[in-house]
Formats: sequence, C-alpha cells, structure tokens
Amino acid sequence: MKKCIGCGICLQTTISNKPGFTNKLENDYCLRCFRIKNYNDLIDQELDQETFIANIKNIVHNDKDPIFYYILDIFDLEGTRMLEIENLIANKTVVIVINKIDLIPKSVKLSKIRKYVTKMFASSKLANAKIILTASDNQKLILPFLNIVLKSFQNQYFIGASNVGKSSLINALMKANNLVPKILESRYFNTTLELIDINLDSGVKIIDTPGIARNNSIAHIMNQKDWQYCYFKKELRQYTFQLNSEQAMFFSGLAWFTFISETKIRQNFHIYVNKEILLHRTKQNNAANYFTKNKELLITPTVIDEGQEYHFKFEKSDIGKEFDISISGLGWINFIVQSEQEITFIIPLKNQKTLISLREPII
Ligand SMILES: Nc1nc2c(ncn2[C@@H]2O[C@H](COP(=O)(O)OP(=O)(O)OP(=O)(O)O)[C@@H](O)[C@H]2O)c(=O)[nH]1
Ligand SMILES: [Mg+2]
Repeated sequence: MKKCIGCGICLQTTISNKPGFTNKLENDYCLRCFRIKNYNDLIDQELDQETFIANIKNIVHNDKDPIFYYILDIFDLEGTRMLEIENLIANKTVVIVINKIDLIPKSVKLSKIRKYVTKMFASSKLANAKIILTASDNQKLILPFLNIVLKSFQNQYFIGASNVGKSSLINALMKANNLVPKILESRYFNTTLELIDINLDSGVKIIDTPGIARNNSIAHIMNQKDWQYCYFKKELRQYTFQLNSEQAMFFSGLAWFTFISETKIRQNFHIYVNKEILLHRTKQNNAANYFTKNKELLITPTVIDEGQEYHFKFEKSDIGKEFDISISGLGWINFIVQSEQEITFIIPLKNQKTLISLREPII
C-alpha cells in the first residue's frame, strides 16, 4: 500500500472525504497534504485520544527495545506534557527533547532552561531521562542531536502533542544528514496522521508519529487563521509594564489579567509573548468596556461570552518571591510579589479549558 509522504496515511482514490484521498495513486501526497503544502488550506482530520494512546501502546508492546524522543514545546511546557504518555513509556529508553529553543531570548543561558526542565521532571517517572534542548531551524543545536540519533540502532520514535514540532525536527535531522526533508509540517493540529519511517543512515531508523491536539491550548478557542500567533518562528518579545493596583493588562482580545493589591504599590510585570500580540494596559473597571469597544480590532476567540476567571492569590509569606503565570499557547508573565495581592486571568469564553499555570520562573 502506497503511503502519503507528508502525513504517512495510506493513499486511496475512492472516498474523497476520507483520509488519504488523492486523484491518482502516482501522487506522493494525499489531497489534504497537497492543499496544506500549496495553499496553506486545511481539511480537518482530528485524531482522537483513544487512537493516539493506542498508537503509543502498540509501540510499547510490539517493539522490544524502542527509544522514545518525548518532544515538548518550550513556549508551552506545562501544556504539552502528557502524563498518561509518560506513564506508558517510563520503563523504556526516553530522551526528553525541549524544542523551539529559538523562541527564547538569546540573552538567556541554556543551562538555566536545562536546570528548570531537570527540576520539572525530578519527581516524575522520567526523572532519569536525558534532556536535549533544540530547535528545528538551528543548525548548531540540530547537529549534536543528529550525532546522538546516528549512534542508535534501535527504532527511534518521535512522540508528543500535536504541533510541538516532531515532523519539523525529523525534517531538520534529514537535512543535516544531507537528505531531502519531505514530511509535512504545519501550524494546524494533526498534520501527521500515521507513523512515518525515515532511514537516516544504514541501520538508523527514526519514526515520526501523529500527535494529539491538546484542548488546553488557547489555540483551541481561536480561529485557525490566527494560529500564527501561537506557532511562530520569531524570538519572544519581553515587555515590562508597571501596574498599579486595580489595573488590567490585555493580551489582544484573547485574555487579560487584573491586578489587585492590598496596599498601594506599583509592581513590575515582564510579559513574554509573540511580538504581534497587542498588549494594552487599562483600569480594571474599564476592562469590559475596552474589550467591547475594541473587539473588532483585536484578535478574539471564535465565540465570545461572559468568560472564565482564574484566580491567583498571594499571601504575606509570598512577598519577595518570583513567579511565572503561563497561559498555554499564548506565553507567560513574570513578576516578584510586592504585597498581598490577587491576579485574575480572564478568558472571554466560558467552558473552555485553557491551561493557566503558576510556576517557578523559567528564565
Ligand atoms: N519557533 C519554532 N517553531 C517550530 C519549531 N519546530 C516546529 N515549529 C513550528 O511548530 C508548528 C508545528 O510543527 P510540526 O512539525 O508540524 O509539529 P508536529 O509535532 O509534527 O505536529 P503533528 O503532526 O500535528 O503531531 C509549525 O508551525 C512549525 O513551523 C522550532 O524549532 N521553532
Ligand atoms: Mg507531524
């Protein structure tokens, strides 16, 4: 059976609305991949959670000695972790790969990020896994990764959530190994649909796998045309704002937070986002008004309703401590607590599951 070289699905010429359809079997890409590749136009084919887990279980059961490269996105570390997968692969050889390091400002030392990731996994089942920091477009980081991959003769599987960059990394490794990259990469979810085997060298096989679309990313409530703000190639911009108590900060129309302090202070907030996200500071009691007035101009969720709130309270004992609050898919804010206070994030769509997490500062 001939497979699409973009997504790995078996090609077929009979049912036009089913995966793998193409006009003629001589084609290398299925119609869906052809359209993404040439017109950046998506035909949705979501992978369900059960199929995704079953894929990984199959590998664990059928392959005696696999190596798993567990890929995470540095821009959304918490959101791209998948505990159910970590449990499944814990007894196998696992390498944790932190991708998209190119997004982190150049001034940040990689050793700091490595330390953070090591600590993040220290109490998990993957505590002993090796950690690689990399980026698909960065030769300097891809070459050492290629050297590791070329030394292993077991099957090497690239696994992880949709859009963490599994296919992009495999293409980058192929390129660095003087092969022509051919797997489809895109900012849409579920670009890869089946396992894709790539022979890098004699006896060296790497395997791309489909990821699962996580519904915890803010991308899930956005129009697909706006996903360029979540999946992008430019270094993150760090903005610093001083906020008085009872002020609010907007991330375009996708989210905003309010800052309420027990005492009258001004507090610095460092914000890390795609530099095209419009940041706007206003008074807390003007926030709803600002949103209503400007929503035509702002990037907003697909549907808007009364919204959902996430509260973070800081006590006296937190004063002087530094934190990040990260919004899956959108970025994070960093601050040192100066007073007893409450920071409340608002996403203008209720019943959604965007992951907003409080963490130690990542950089
Ligand atoms: N900034 C940055 N973006 C990346 C990097 N690698 C991949 N991307 C982007 O991330 C998005 C997803 O890339 P893919 O390679 O298709 O991701 P995947 O993990 O194979 O996704 P599925 O096939 O859906 O499971 C695309 O928009 C890529 O351009 C990277 O190293 N840095
Ligand atoms: Mg892929």
